[in-house]
Amino acid sequence: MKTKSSHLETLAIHAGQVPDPTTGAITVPIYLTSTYVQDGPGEHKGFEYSRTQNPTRQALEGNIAALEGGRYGLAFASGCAATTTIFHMLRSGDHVVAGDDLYGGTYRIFERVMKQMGIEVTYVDPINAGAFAEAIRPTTKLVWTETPTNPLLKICDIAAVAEICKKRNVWLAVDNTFLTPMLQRPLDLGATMVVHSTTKYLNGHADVVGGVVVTSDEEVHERLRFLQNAIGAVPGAMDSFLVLRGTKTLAVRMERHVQNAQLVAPWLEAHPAVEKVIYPGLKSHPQAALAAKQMRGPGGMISFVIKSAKRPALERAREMLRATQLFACAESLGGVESLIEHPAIMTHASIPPANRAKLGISDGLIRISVGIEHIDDILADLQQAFERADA
Ligand code: P1T
Repeated sequence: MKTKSSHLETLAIHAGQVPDPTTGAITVPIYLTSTYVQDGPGEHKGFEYSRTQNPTRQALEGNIAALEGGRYGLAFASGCAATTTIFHMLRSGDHVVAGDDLYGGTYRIFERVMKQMGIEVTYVDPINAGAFAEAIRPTTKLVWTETPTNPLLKICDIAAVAEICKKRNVWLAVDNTFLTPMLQRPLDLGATMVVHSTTKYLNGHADVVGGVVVTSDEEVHERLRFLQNAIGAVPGAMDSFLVLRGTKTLAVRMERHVQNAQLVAPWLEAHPAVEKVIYPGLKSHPQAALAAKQMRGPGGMISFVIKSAKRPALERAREMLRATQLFACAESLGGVESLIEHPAIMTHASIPPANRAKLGISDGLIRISVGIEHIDDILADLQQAFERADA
């Protein structure tokens, strides 16, 4: 990219990319190759083997690093692969403090994969920065949080937690999947690294599973780069290309996701079938002020609790999810199409029922990923689904 712009809309389209050196192709080619011919042993052009380096992947890594305002980006085969690779920076006996509301698959990595390797995780309520400070021990190496969290959309004060982590010499990893750098840049607020499931908004078209980590800390980057290659949970060139293609339209997509969600949330709040709506853009959100301060928009994710009036909440929720026609009943989020899901049965089933109950992931809790379809169609579909759930 020749332009020196610092505008995210421009960086999204150009950062990390140069015209193809062979042909001048404006779009980064999909380098479908496993290896690279060397002039002689060790005499190569910076590319040896595609687990280690791949030009399409490299363009993607540079692109997302620029969007997050970080010096280095590393791409992975999934968000879970990114998380697992970060955890491999730790050793047996190390301790992690994590926000208590997390994607179920992330919780599963912590509890069923890392625990066996001798890494202990303590969970705290991420809305309370002081709780992180209290839970940090001499063996704590990493603090981990999502914000907004999945699925309860709690907001963690990144700057406050970053300050605590800096004082205690602990890394802070923030999962920014729900907002993307268009709406929140955790590195600017002091986080050590930003993690994404690129499966979601960054790719945006529900056709890739991927992950990325961005940091400006050279030591962290070098360790992660070593692990990326050594463990090998890397994305292929085709997937890297698709995410890179997705980020080009990220700015306009996020604008529309937010615009639609800002209309859906108050509509739900006024609906007689709804007990409670959780959306950081609503005045009723307990951390609306912090959200307004640290985020450039409340995002496209909304959770709500359906009332258990005529029948139990679980039954009513099930009916609602069967009844939508535009909203697809599916896991995942952040694609152009609207999705609806039931966290307790679907994305957060790997969290033990007692923990779910304590957190508030109840039978009546429904999560929607508001797509970029016309708002009238989105609202009409929700309305007819509420009616059919009661029929
Ligand atoms: O699915 P994968 O690309 O491995 O990403 C895992 C992940 C990490 N972080 C957050 C905040 C996530 O939401 C996810 C995946 N989440 C879903 C599939 C979901 O429907 O919530």
